[in-house]
Amino acid sequence: MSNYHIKHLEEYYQVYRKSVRNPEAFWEEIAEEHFVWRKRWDNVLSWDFKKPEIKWFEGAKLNITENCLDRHLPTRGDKTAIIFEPNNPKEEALHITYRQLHERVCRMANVLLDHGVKKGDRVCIYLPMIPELSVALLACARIGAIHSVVFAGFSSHALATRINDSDCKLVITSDGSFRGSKSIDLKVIVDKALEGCPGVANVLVVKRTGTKINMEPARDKWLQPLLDEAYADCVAEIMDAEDPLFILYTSGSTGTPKGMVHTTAGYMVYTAYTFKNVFQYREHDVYWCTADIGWITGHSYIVYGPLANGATTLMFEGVPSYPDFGRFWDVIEKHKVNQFYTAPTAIRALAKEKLEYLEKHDLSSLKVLGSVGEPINEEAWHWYNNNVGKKNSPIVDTWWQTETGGIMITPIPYVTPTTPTYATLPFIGIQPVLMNENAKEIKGNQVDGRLCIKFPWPSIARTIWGNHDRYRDTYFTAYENMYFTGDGALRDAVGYYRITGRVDDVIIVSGHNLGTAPIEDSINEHPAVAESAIVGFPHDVKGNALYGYVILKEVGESRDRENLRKEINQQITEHVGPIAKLDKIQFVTGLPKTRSGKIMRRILRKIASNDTSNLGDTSTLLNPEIVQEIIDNAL
Ligand code: 6R9
Repeated sequence: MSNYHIKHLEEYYQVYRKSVRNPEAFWEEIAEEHFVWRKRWDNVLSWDFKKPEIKWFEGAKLNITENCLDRHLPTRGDKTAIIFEPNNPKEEALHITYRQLHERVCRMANVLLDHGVKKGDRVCIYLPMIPELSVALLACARIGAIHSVVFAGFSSHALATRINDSDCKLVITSDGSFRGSKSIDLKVIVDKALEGCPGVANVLVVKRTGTKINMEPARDKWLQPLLDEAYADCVAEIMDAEDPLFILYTSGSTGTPKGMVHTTAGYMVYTAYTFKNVFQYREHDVYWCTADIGWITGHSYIVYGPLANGATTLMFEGVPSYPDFGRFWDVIEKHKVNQFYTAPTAIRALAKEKLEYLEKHDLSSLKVLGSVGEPINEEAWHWYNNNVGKKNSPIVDTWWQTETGGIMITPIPYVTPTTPTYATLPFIGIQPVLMNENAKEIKGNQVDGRLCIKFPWPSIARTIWGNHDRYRDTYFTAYENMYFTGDGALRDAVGYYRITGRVDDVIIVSGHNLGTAPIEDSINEHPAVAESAIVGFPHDVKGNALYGYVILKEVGESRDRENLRKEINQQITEHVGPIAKLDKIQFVTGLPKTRSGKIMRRILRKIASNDTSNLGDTSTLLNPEIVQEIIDNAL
């Protein structure tokens, strides 16, 4: 057990060194002590970043659901596995025990088998954040089917593209979903998508909203009656360590979405081990991650990581603003949440609201706060720390990616001293390096460069579904023998990492490398500013100049625009340097964002460059209408 739960900084360094000196021995020990295997591996690791080919625990046999469910039954059968908090706070929360979850998974697995789903088949899951979503993932894993979850906010076109890319033969969906005061008719979206998906033979439909829907007689069935009839036990399919567990699509900087493939054993070992340490999870804690299971954060840190540890994981169906902006704080108080994991975009949105929403709730159960998905700016970090954590709960700013499967750079709470905007130190077993433009490693501290990882870790994605060449070209050709993350980072004097943003967002102004994140941080610190995004645009003398898009808080609305522009540039000058001053500042009411809350800078760059002829695909935006507004008022 000694390696499983890091308790102080010295131990971190000790275990880290051990994990890097002999990764095979390190991960073998973790795998041996904390999981159940049907057969032991023959070889811990073989890898070749040139092909690229990575195999962990080759020869081992297992089923991940035996690790997430069956093995807990003797000791944790009556413990709550999932707390389901519905969209409407008046609807009762559900507490699903490990025994009940096991039964529900087995029943759904049997329904899938009855519909001809076999090991290796792909099943598309398009569901809101209801218990059936977690059950569906695990039911696929139970029988060795590969799940492909598509976030239930994607359009029918996006859904169809993903279904066809991986040839899914069955879709699990619901009649509709609740989101705040609204409901969305998901089945209508599925029906439309399936007009272009001839390979889908069956659709299983969860009843959630009760809206009237169309059912294609030969294709569609209500799920509940089938579950009621299904046998409550299901023998787990025995999988090879490297059998695919799931496909999850992530958008590339160009082209179609990439179906990242994660395999079984390594993914299980790494997500479980990181969950335990990054959240310092203890047996009776209640853990809540606000992500949607449609994203990697939900896969790894709502479902697999927590359940592999026998944890209690909360699933929230709703939105932070319903019935009011106090909902997150209400849920924390109601379920006495101990670990809370959310995204900077949510923190910034809530920080704009009155503090009373937060102050009326008892948040004293909190022990650890997490952040993921984008760099957290200094102002949001302090707001989170002061108001949510009351300076008593360490913030873990966790950097990782769909491709990495699990958290890669992060503080360990109560172990690693935190610094705002720094993801701090590599997690155990992770070997980050910074590279310069000439593909040379930048050694030492107080340097910045492109973030690569030079040694495989157990949960690295193994390929892109159906396109191994693209996998190689995207991640393994920029730097020889390295996984290239696409992010820039700096390493400070003590060796802490700060992620500065995608390198495609790095702007070189007069020969100086400027990351967007620190500049945006300093803009956001202006009391009148709610949020901002900067991009580069061509400039005669400097090569590139900076264009800022700024959303004002209400307090800024009545202010003189020219004065505000001066103050913002003064602020940047003070925080980053005069070189980072903005040539143009456009005040906007919103920024184009993807559904996972990331700013789509590609569009902003085009507008700033006065090149709006071909904005590319804007269909995945949360707020496509904002684009025209920004164009109309461009400077
Ligand atoms: C888990 C997830 C990955 C990209 C990544 C980076 C950004 C994620 C971050 C962060 C700064 C953090 N990112 N976490 N940037 N600090 N703590 O978000 O996966 O959706 O694939 O996004 O998100 O740019 O490369 P994914």
